[in-house]
Amino acid sequence: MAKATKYIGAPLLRKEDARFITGTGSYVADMTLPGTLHAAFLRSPYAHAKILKVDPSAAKKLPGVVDVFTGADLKEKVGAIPTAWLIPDSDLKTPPYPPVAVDKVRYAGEAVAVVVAEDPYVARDAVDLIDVDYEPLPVVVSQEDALKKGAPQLHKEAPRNVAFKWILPGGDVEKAFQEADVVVEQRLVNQRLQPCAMEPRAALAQWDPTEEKLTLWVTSQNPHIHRLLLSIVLGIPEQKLRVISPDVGGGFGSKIPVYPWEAVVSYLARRLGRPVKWVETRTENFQATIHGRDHIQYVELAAKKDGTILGIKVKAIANMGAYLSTAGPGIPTILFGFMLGGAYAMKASRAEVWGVFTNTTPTDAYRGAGRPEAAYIVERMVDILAQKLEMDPAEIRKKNFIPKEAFPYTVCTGLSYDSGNYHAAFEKALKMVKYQKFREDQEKARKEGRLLGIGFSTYVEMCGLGPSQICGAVGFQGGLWGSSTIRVHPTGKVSVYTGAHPHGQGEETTFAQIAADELGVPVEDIDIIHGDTDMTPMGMGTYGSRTTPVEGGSIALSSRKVVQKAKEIAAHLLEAREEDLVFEDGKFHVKGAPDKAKTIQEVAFAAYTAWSMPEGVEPILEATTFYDPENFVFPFGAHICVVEVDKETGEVKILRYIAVDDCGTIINPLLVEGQVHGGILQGIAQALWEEARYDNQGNLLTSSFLEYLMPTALESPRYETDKTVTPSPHNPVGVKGVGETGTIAASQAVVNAVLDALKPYGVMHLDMPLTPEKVWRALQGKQRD
Ligand code: MCN
Repeated sequence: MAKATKYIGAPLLRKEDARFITGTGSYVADMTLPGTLHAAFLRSPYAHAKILKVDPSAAKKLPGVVDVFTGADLKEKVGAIPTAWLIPDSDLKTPPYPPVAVDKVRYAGEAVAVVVAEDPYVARDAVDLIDVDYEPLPVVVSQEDALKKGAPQLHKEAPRNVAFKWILPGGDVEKAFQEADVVVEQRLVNQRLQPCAMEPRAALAQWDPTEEKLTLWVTSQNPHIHRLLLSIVLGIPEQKLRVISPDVGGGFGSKIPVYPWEAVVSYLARRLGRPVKWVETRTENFQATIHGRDHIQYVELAAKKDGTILGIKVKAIANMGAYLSTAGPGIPTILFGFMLGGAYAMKASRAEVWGVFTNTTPTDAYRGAGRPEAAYIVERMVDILAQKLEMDPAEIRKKNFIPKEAFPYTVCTGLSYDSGNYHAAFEKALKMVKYQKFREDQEKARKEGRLLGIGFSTYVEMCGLGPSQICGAVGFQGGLWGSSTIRVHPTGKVSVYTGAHPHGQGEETTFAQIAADELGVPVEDIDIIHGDTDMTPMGMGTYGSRTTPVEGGSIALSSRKVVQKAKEIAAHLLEAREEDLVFEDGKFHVKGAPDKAKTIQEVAFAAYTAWSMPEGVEPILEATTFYDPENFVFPFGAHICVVEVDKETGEVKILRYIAVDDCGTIINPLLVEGQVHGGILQGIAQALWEEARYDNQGNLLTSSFLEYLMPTALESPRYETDKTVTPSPHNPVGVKGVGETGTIAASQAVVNAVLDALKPYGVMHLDMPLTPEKVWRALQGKQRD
């Protein structure tokens, strides 16, 4: 940016913290309207079964129960939620996902009936009184098993349980492999994870019979998408449907999908003529809110003997769960396959992805969504190659990075990376860790019988999702642009209406920083309004680290429109020529004559009274922008993890964690740091602790926090962070997203470090999570599959 910035780059405290810290945020679970009824869902204990009979009579008799609805009752009333990402050329099968199962259940946790009662506890008690006859069917949990001959079949529409097969060719991969001196191969498992937002899902619906309008308060990352899809499945016109997503206690991708039960609650409010509320339990959250990842990958990497990487081939088998969730098919395909080039100048790639139905909870976007799976492959394979060639893993990376002079650079998968300086970020991180010294220390430690290891992850990721034309080409059923309205009030205070919906990321602060610099007003004078479809322009929400580049870009452009209009009015008021005016520090004045000036606040008042306006200029300072970016943005960085492995117990201790990230222009370094810390811990959690596990009957074994180890501050290591700044040319602010970088980067840094520590034992690979048991067995030479 050419002009001086006062707020962009400043470490302001979050505006939203005042209400979060004092407990005055507004969450759906805390809301009650007069006459509210409470819904509770009966969920199947079987992963695969025919429903022979559902008898709600005993439940209906329980005092306080208003009614009970089965799948048959709701079948004609609430449509199946459609899949919103229809991957082209993949023979995608989209079997219906009924809001409440009618004749068959396909995963443990699928809804079978819903009780509505005067009290939430009565509703739950009544659920236990519903009598269901199930006929259990054979179950399949693993995606590889589901593809086998004779495997249980989930949907008649999807023979062999195949939801899709998608291939992304990139360059001449066969030639690359023919020219290779060495090919390394590895099967990698990117395990299933359970998103753990602090706030579970919740919905409260109210029907207004006079206006014939439904208002739904719901925990959503994208309220306008909720409105659109719910309008389709409920048959309520969009202007008669208001979706409000108030404060949301984290989402991490799991609140992007539109869930069938939100539609059911909406229908029931209309049908019963009273508000209906549903708040899920944590176990329900684990069983029926989407899961993430769950890929099995067969990877080959081809290289010259000097370490030059030539190409990569991947066959990935993605577990889609029992049904396709809203964005489900896009995650293991588009967001994964296109990133297989990583930060390297390799010339060829091929991704083949199979999406497979199993008797498990549906999968969809979880922080990083497809990109962690790709970055993990690339960075693990580069380490495996280095080991095979007996090269230093740092040197092999440097040798293959896309050089900074080459940007914008078209990678083997066809993407055009915007800007980058991968060497700079890596060199900085190597300096921070004192790499050569570490190797000496490691040698010494080995002699003493201690296992130290170092792991690198030099990642690049694709985010800032848009432009719409590309989204359309890859089957996304909508555009991906940013929207904003800037309204300067007569007193010069500002309301910014955004189509984004931050849910912990902090854009109420950073968007105010962008607008404050552009408009020249104090940051305290700006409020950001989001999350209500009746108030904000149609918008695409917050995910894919798109909010700052795309929605923030839109805010910068709306601000510039406002400033341009204000300039015309100021010129009129100052009786000067518009081209002679400069705008500095919130004031318009004639070049060289700063004393005679009009502040933007004065202009705002003049634009409101409209007593004296330039010819053809409308009253009021207000502007709206729908900004469709020209391309994605590509943040990058270098993460280094140093570990010690306890030989006796297999426990992994992180001694140092270094992260040098580049997210272009930084709006607020405090918030960036916070995002990086949180993201890294999620990546470390996948590397070491978290895994959704099913038994062979499809029971989720990790259905509470007793079994699912989500880390807290207690498990978190200390982070040493730094940055490089390479602005993106693709948006007006030069920003790249940072909300997922940590998660995309961290897992492989940790796994590479552990395997480096285990090198004397000849262990080539271990799949995540690297639990003490798994590491200990490897140390004993007893790997368990
Ligand atoms: N930022 C900045 N300068 C930059 C880039 C970003 O100051 N160059 C700031 C932003 O303005 C914002 C934050 O960093 O305050 C993250 O912005 P961005 O990278 O645009 O990411 P999004 O807002 O689009 O957030 C989505 C991303 C995703 S995809 C997941 S998943 C995730 C994440 O953010 N879920 C989160 N971080 C989360 N943080 C919290 N607290 N809760 C979640 O559910």
